[in-house]
Amino acid sequence: MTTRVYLGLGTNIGNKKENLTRAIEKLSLALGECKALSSFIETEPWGFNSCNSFLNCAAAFDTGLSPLELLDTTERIERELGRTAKSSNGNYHDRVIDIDILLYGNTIIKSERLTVPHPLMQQRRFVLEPLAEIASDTIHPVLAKSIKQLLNEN
Ligand code: PH2
Ligand code: MG
Ligand code: MG
Repeated sequence: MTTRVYLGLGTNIGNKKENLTRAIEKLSLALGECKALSSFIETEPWGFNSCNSFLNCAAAFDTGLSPLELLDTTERIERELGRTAKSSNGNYHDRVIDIDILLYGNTIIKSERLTVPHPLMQQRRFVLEPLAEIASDTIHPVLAKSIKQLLNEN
């Protein structure tokens, strides 16, 4: 059995297009083929000040991994691509790559390591815009609204 998962990817240092492409390649090796990929959109840093604009995208995979196995996988790939510091208590940093689990099927998870759906996704156009390209009618299991609706309200 597999679960449809949506990931949000972002980068704001180095060769951003290459960073996203390499992350998608590594995710595909680990999870199986990418089922849908949004365009790469340039966005301004949200929630912190930086001169470095972001490139963001969203991707869909069908995986047999559990949520925490998926998190282990995304964190390993972040490290392999050179990610160092992680954001902590809302202090964001420039980064080579960030891979966030946005949705894991309809599953709701609130654990110390992982909250799914991503707790801030409904506030972030840099997440909703690319996600709406590949999952506009998918329903957010907590807010009970489609991604398209969340984007329109944002
Ligand atoms: N990620 C953040 C904080 N701010 N801003 C943009 N534009 N794109 C991001 O991916 C991003 C951000 C935390 O992970
Ligand atoms: Mg993030
Ligand atoms: Mg992250």
